[in-house]
Amino acid sequence: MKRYAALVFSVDGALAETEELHRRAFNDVFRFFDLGWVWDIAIYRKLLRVTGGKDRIRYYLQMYDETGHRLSDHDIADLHRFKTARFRQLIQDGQYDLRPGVAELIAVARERGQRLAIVTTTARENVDTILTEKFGLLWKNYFAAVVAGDDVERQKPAPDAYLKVLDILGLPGRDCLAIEDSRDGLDAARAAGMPVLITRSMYSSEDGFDDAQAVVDNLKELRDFRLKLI
Ligand code: XBP
Repeated sequence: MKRYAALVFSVDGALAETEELHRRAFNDVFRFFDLGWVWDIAIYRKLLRVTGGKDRIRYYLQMYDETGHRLSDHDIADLHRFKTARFRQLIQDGQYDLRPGVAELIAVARERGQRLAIVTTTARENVDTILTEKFGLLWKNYFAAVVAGDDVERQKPAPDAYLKVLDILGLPGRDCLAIEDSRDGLDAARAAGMPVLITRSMYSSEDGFDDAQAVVDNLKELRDFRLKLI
C-alpha cells in the first residue's frame, strides 16, 4: 500500500468513543430545560444518520416529538450551545479515552512526516477540548488543519468538509487517507475522491462499508499489517 501524504481523522467514534458522551450531554440539557425528551441508544442510533447536533435536534422535533414543543432555529442554536458546554464538561471530567491504536498511529505518522488533519461535524470547541485533554495544547502543532461542524454549509455525507480540508492541505484526495467510523463519513470522503479506512465504532459496528479501502475493528489492527495500510 502506498504511503499517504496525510491522514485525515474524523472525531466522534474514530478518534475517540465520544458519541455516548454526546448522547448524555443532549439528555442532560433536555432534562435541564424540562423538554420531556430522552434519547436512548436505540433512537440515538437512528438520529446519528443526521449529522450535526443542531440538525439532529431539528430532525427529532419534526419526526419524533409528541410534546408539541415549537422551537425556532434560534432556540435550537441556544439549546445546542448548552449541550456543547455540557459535552465539554464531560470530556474535561476525563470520561473517555482515545480509541485503541490512535495515539500510536498519530505518533508513527508524525515520525514519518505524514501530515495530520481533522474533519468532523461536531462543534469546533469540542475538537479543541477533546484534543487538548489528550495531547495538551501542543495538539495544534500536530494537526495541519481542522474542519469542524460550522465551517461548511453542508454536513457529511456531503463532501464539503473533506474538500475544504484538501484545499487547506493543498493535496489531492487520492494522496490522503480518511479515517472514519460512519457510513456518512465514508460517503463524504469518497465523494471528495479520498480512500477511506473504516474503524468500526459502537454505533457503526453493524454498518456496511463495501467501498472502504479497509475495515478494522480498531486501529491497533494496523500493527498486524505493520502499518502497510497507511
Ligand atoms: C461527529 C458527530 C456529531 C456529534 C454531535 O462525528 O456525529 O454530530 O454526534 O456533535 P464525526 P455536535 O466526528 O465522525 O463527524 O452536537 O457538536 O454536532
